[in-house]
Amino acid sequence: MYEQMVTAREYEQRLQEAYLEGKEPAFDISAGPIPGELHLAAGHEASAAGVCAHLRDEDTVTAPHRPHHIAIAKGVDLDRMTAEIFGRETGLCKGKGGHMHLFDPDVNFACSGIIAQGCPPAVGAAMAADKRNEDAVAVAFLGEGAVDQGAFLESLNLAAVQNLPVVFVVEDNDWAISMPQPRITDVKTTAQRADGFDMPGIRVDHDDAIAVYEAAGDAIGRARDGNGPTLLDVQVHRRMGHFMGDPQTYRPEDDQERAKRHDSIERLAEDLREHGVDDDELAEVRDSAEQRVADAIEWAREQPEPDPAAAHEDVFVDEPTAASGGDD
Ligand SMILES: Cc1ncc(C[n+]2csc(CCOP(=O)(O)OP(=O)(O)O)c2C)c(N)n1
Ligand SMILES: [Mg+2]
Repeated sequence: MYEQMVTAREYEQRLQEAYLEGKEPAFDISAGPIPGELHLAAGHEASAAGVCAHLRDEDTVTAPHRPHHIAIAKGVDLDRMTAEIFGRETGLCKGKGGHMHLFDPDVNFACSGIIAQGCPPAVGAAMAADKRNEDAVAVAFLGEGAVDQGAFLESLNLAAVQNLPVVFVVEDNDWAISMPQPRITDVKTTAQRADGFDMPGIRVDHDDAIAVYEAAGDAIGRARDGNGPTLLDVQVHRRMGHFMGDPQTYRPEDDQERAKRHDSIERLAEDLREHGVDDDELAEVRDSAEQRVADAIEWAREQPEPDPAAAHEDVFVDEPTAASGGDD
């Protein structure tokens, strides 16, 4: 779990640097080697590492617009994911999806920029496993700002009434872009929502990867054993802006500092030291993560740009005639 978490943090640090190339001093979203927006998850690592440690390749994971830490923990191919983020032809989606639309069928991972959108497909994957009598589970990750979406609430209901092997993991970072949670809902914690669907709702505080691991172990075990869905509500902190370039003028000055004080990686390192892991061993893990990330980014930068003539391939089942230059 420590390895996954430091890999994710290092990866995003390097992406952040690459993203800013060509964008300074005046921020220009279309300049530089990484096209489009970039949402970084520094501060969210504990939830992905603690949950995905229990998963196998055949289990399905869906993630939202802040997906890198989850993709890394699920075992998505780092080279092809990086090529996708850099918009290259050898990327997971041939460079057409970008950082919010990573799709890796080898490990059953998908994400989407539409919030709560991952919930229905996760329920669908759980339903498929159930119908095939397989013991695969599905996990949908989403943010606390997405829990008033119909897709989330309808998914909880269907998962509960059909007793499906699915776990909903809400990463509660206090913010939905510029909107603090108390301005969105009077419900104090997302875990309480589970009561309305008669399923267990578990809150995990303190950015604590080991506590997430334990709660997720129970939830995923329950799902695998045919005992139905669980809602996990995990406290994380958003160390960065909502996206790269966010001036965060809405955010009280001390809130960013507060987020940085709750460092899940430091917390887990401390736990490991208490259990006899020494600093050299931790440094070794960090060094190999740095190398892995550097290699993936170097590889991605060398990859070819997609051929413009292939822009419509894999996008439409039946290509509209207008897209192919027809008269209709
Ligand atoms: C259906 C839909 N509505 C609005 C948006 C615009 N949007 C993008 S991220 C976001 C807030 C997400 O907050 P949260 O779910 O808490 O995730 P976080 O960004 O904090 O990780 C919104 C409203 C969207 N992507 N999809
Ligand atoms: Mg949020």
